[in-house]
Amino acid sequence: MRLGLVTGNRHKLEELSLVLRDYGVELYMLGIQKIEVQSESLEVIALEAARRAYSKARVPLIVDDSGLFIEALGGFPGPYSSYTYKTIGVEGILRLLHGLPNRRACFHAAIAAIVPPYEKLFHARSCGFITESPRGTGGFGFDPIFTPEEGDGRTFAEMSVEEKNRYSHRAKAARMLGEWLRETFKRGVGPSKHL
Ligand code: ITT
Repeated sequence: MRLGLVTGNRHKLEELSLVLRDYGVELYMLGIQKIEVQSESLEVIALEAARRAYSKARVPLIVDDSGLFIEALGGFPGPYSSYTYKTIGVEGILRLLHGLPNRRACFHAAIAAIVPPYEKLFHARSCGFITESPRGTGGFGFDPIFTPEEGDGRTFAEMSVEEKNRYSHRAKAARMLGEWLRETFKRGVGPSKHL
């Protein structure tokens, strides 16, 4: 099965492709703009973006909306992670947390899939800690300052894509999507062309 991904972030394509190929899914970048509505819910943002993209592209597709929720900051930046990254960045987050003992945070990912005749949402999280300083050069966004609690103390940016996929919010949600696709289309019946 081929699925389009609506994103401007090539790292998402790389991470999701690696997971989904184990389920026989070939992911490709759909060349249309992801339209993001204002909402505090990643699920609402992902689903609305997927619906708008589907109404233009009319092919099976997915949208990933994700964010970093920091406990000591009341969940900030959460759904505003992309804007926060572009404005105050990694250093800005470290400044906000300076001197605060609670470094706990979770990445959340919502994946909305429109695979006619179905519309589905998958949500997963990866919890861990914000480091005192950035470490590593891999990945994207807040990867250099996040260590997953299930890991060995390295940040996501110090891991290969395969390693990050063992723990990440995105890979967990993608595995749920893969299982659902496998279960739903197991008799080799492809998705119907239209909703
Ligand atoms: P698209 O909207 O085009 O898909 P984006 O990067 O802007 O790409 P989001 O709107 O979902 O994606 O914003 C999520 C932000 O949260 C992203 O810019 C990062 O700053 C952060 N983020 C989400 N997942 C992350 C991850 O796995 N590693 C590091 N930062 C992440």
